[in-house]
This record gives sequence, C-alpha cells and structure tokens, in this order.
Amino acid sequence: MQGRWTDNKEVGLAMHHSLRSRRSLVALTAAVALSGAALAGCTNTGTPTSTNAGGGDAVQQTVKPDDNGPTCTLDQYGGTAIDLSDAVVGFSQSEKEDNPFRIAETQSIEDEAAKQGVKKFIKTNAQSTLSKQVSDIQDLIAQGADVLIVAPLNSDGLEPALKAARDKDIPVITVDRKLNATACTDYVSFLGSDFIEQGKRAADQLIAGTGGSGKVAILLGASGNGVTTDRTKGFVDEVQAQAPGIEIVAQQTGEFARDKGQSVTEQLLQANPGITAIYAENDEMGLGAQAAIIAAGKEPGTDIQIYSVDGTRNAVEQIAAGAYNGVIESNPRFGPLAFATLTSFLAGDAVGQDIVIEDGEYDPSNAADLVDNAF
Ligand code: GZL
Repeated sequence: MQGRWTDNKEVGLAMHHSLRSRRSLVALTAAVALSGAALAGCTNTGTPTSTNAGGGDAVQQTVKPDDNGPTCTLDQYGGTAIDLSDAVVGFSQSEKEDNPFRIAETQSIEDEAAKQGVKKFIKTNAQSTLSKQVSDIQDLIAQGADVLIVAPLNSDGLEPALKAARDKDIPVITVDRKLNATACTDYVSFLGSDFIEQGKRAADQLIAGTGGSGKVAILLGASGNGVTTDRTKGFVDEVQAQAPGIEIVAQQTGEFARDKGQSVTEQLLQANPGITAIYAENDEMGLGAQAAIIAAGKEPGTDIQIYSVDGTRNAVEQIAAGAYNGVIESNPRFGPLAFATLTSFLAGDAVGQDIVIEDGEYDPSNAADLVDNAF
C-alpha cells in the first residue's frame, strides 16, 4: 500500500529541487533550521505509521522526488530578492472555511508565516467566489504584498490578478489546485497532490473493500477545477481497468459540500436502490452521504460502503467506528513547504515548477491508530 508516513517530522523534498547546487544546500539548510524541522529522507511509501498529534505537531507534507522536472529561478521569473523577515506575505484562500481541509490549510500557512517571522501576513478568503478571489489578490497587492501564496478556486479565471502580480514582479506560489497558466511566468510553482493518483487509490480501496463487484455512485467535487476532473479520471480509469464487476450507475456533483453531498445522495439512492458503494471526491461529501444512507434506513460501511479523499478527523473517526470504509489523504498543511520553497526561490536558487506531495491513506486496519494524523 502506498502513502506511508515515516516517524520523522519532515519538511519535504521540495528542497530536493533546489539541492542541485552547493549554494542551494546552504540556503535550504538555513531555511530548514529556521523552521526547526528535520530534513528527513522523506519517503512516503505505504500505510501511514506516524502517530503525530494533530494540530501544530501534525504530519507535515513530503514530496515525491523529481530529479528532472522543470525548475524556476528568480532570475528567470524576474523580480528582486527579499528576505522574508522584510516581506509582506499575502495569502488568498479560495473556499469558505467550513471545511476542515480549508481550516487546516489556512492555519498551516499562517503558523508558518509566524514561525518564519515575516514582516506582515495578510490573509483573505474568497468564500468560494471566483470574482472575489480576483479582487482579494488585487487588494493584497494594493496593501503592499511582496509575495503571494494562492490557493486557487478554479483552474481558470485568475488572469487579471496574476497579471497585476506579474506587472510588479511579485512571486506567486500556488498551493492545492493547479492553474491553467504558465509556471515560472504567470506564477512560480505549483505545490499540491497528484489528484489522478488519489482517484486511482480510492478505486483500489473500493475494489478491495467490495470484492470488485457492485453498483457505485460518484459524488463529484465542484466544477471548474482540476481536482474534480483528475479525481474522477483516476477513479473511473482504475475501476474500468481492474474491476469489470463494478458498475458506475451515477455521477453527480455535491460541490465538495456536506449538505449537498447528503441531498444528492438521497436522490441517488431513490433513483438507484441497488447502490452498494459511494465514492465521494472529498470527505465532507462522504459524510453527507453517510447521513443520507442512515436516513434511508441502511447501515453505512456495510449495506453501502463509503470511500473518499481528504483525511479529515471526522471521516477517519467514522472508519474506526466501522461506519465508513476508506480515505485517501490530501494533506492541506502547505505552510512549511510553501515557505521553504519561497525562501529558496528568493535566495536565488532553483525550485521545482511542480512540487507534488505524497499522501497517506486510512482504512479499517489503521484508522484508530492514526486518527491524530487527520485534520
Ligand atoms: C484538494 C482541495 C479540495 C479538497 C476539498 O487539494 O482542492 O478542495 O479535497 C476542498 O475538501 O473542497
């Protein structure tokens, strides 16, 4: 199984991209020392084993090694070096913070900004509205942001904001969702998960849990972003390749929201009474589906199995309780990696254009032991 967490607290292999030169190593080691994290040999190769407590001591992200991916330097991007301690750092969050993923993501960025001693940290929240994220970013620039960390709501639509940053050579690090834009030009780097792999791994969990047969409904994430597209592709391709006995009877969006996940599942169960498993593209929708299954007088986890992606405490606790079946992690704790990447980039070192993190996974064999890794 993939997705092991090792025992070390890890800053991640983002620095891997910059450890190409002696100078990078020095810069990165300094940054890591500042962050107080161990530069562990970051491997993420199987069932999570770490028992890190949640909150500030939570499991940090590790990055897939990528020896020959494209990189970006400050010289290539344009702009001037600045020490983070002299920098105004702006963070643009996309979705409203009623989802533990968003709460943990914002907290991680804010905690690391404090740890790195930035001159000023300003955060905004677009409340899941694209036009607001554009204006949020423009406001951050107007307030003097020297660097920007952006969690994009959608893959497209931020062009006016990115142009405003570009016009001032403000470095933009994107976390979480990938933009349809040009790395090292419109933004510096993308930090995030492999969402196709997440979908594939969720399918593997569902195939194993169902014995490879049954009728499955998919609760799609919100439209307009690559996470939904890729988690769907990864899942559907794997089911079609590995489990001819599984029939995907419905796919409908729950907008990554718990209430919508519940209402959509209620409809799907009425239209497809033979459903035996549900794949929800995030935990919030999976927990909504669980409520709908109960309301239909069925047992979640047994009559109808539930698999999802994120790794929220609420979902992992339900696996341990036997009322949920599997979760693939999508680690939102981008703070250390984002600031390590910024530190290296601003020191003039090469950073990866695509810094892909590795994610753990939870199932009935490990959920109780590893619930503190959840967020
Ligand atoms: C994934 C992120 C997704 C989460 C959802 O990186 O974009 O958005 O999986 C959230 O919980 O809504």
